[in-house]
Amino acid sequence: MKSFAEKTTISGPINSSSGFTLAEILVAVVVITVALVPLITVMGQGVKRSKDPQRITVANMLAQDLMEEIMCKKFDEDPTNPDTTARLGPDSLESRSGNPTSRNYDDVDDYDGFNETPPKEVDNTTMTEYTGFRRRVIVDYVSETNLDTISTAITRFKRVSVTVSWENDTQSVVLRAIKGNY
Ligand SMILES: [Ca+2]
Ligand SMILES: [Ca+2]
Repeated sequence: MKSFAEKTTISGPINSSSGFTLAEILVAVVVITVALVPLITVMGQGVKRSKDPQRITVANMLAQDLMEEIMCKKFDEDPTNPDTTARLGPDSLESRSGNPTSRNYDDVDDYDGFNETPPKEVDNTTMTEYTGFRRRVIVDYVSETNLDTISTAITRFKRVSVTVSWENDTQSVVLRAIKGNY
């Protein structure tokens, strides 16, 4: 009972107020409006992103598909006679799908610089159901003591980064894998 009495005493001065002035009401409206705008924005983003799980799943699938294709290839064009300087990219007359005048990609770094939209099958058939997606590949030599560090010199490890993007490249997933020269 004592604490109730104290509360009553404290609330006395507030109750004695004659009410809110027009200025106070205007300030309150402004404060509420300012508080609501970010809330609406956050809710808007939440709705927008709720579509993404499906696309992220598709993007991961597209990335994994290409990564599996790449990781099946050799470490280097000629592992028995390696280059003396780092040389990444397709070798002479090579293309991913091959054709009568070229050879198929046969080592992992042939895919360095790969950039394709819409995605295509290895036989050059367009994946028409995934036209909004782009697949890119970067291949780097990485340090033998720290696989996260890119090396400008030749090492026994190449890191393959496959990026799949959509919505005009504003959204993306990245898949990385290391190919060792054993
Ligand atoms: Ca090659
Ligand atoms: Ca190559």
